[in-house]
Amino acid sequence: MGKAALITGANGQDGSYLAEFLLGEGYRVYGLVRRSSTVTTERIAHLVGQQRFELIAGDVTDATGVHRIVQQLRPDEIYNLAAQSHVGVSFDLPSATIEVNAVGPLNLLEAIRAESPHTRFYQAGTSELFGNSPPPQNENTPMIPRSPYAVAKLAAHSLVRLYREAYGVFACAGILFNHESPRRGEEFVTRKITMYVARLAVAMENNAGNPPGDWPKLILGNLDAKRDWSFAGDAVRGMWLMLQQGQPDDFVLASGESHSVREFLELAFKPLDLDYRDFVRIDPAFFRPAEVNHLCGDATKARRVLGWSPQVSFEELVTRMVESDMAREQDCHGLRCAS
Ligand code: NAP
Ligand code: G4F
Repeated sequence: MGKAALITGANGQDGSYLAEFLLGEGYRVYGLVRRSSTVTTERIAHLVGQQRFELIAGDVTDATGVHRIVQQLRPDEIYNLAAQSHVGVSFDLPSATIEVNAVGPLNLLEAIRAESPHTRFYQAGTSELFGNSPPPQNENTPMIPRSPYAVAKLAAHSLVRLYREAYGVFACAGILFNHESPRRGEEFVTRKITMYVARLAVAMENNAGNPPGDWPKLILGNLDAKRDWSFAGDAVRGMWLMLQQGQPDDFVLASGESHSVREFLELAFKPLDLDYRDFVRIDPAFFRPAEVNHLCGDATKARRVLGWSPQVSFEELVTRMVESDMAREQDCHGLRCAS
């Protein structure tokens, strides 16, 4: 019989790719999604109904519910991807962010310790842990968080180590640098840019190839921040590899290349042959009270131990995201025209 895995945050960007990946590996996959008054399962709608895929209603902040789910399933692996994952929003919602991002993993680790000690655990950690520690950052770089999001993730990171050392839980923390895809949440800077470019492209198609004169601006914050961007599909393969090793450990997953938000903009606007500066307005509201300036990961350990390396380049990633949003925008425009 194949293995069973529970994914929290199954409807997130990473959760959807991981569910596809694990189903491909023959797993039975349980996707934890929280109840909402509107449908929030768009990213995994194509998996619902498949024989080895099941959705479970739950919330990682609900210790009793988490305990019961782990007790009932006793899965081989748990991937904790659930989070309030927006760094900027964490400054406005610090308590909620700490609850989901720190208490959530604690609830899962406690449930594993009490009910299912054989279960292997993956915690979705982040390069935000490093704050402004100079690049390149690896597993030994000082962690000096600069947001409520990162403070909560540091607590989770420390809990993984504690439960490994104190209770022998097979718990691994990924330290993942930014990874994106056509399924990226719309309020992250990459997707915000590619959706704007796609709308502009379709508007130009309908305007004899010229940008519409009164076209609304793309409103952004700090364009000088540098990030190490890779593809989410590559990242989930690395998460899985961590749980297949002989010993639990923590790993950085990154491309080793960093680019500014400005460079992302330049590349995204390239197919339109337009200068992004004519379309972008800077609004201080999008600057954060404390910024992480430069992230660039050193994934030597993951390459050596896991045999992991990213397959999609930065240029290919931007192209895929722009093309996907253009196709979506064209479909949507076609429907509007037909109605
Ligand atoms: P995402 O798209 O925002 O997905 C997060 C998921 O968590 C969403 O499906 C959300 O549910 C769910 N969630 C939030 N609160 C929950 C709760 N209380 N109980 C159960 N589920 C809850 O994030 P992502 O980009 O896939 O990232 C996955 C994980 O990796 C996150 O932990 C993130 O912090 C971490 N990470 C991401 C990156 C990156 O670049 N993507 C890098 C490093 C680390 P709804 O759909 O209902 O909102
Ligand atoms: O796209 P972002 O919001 O991603 P950020 O803050 O790097 O966080 C992402 O990656 C982390 C891993 O390093 C994850 F842990 C986290 O869950 C998330 O997935 O912002 C990227 C950069 C920042 O420097 C931000 O200040 O873009 C800058 N930025 C400029 N204008 C903007 C905007 N960010 C957003 N979201 N929206 C803007 O308008």
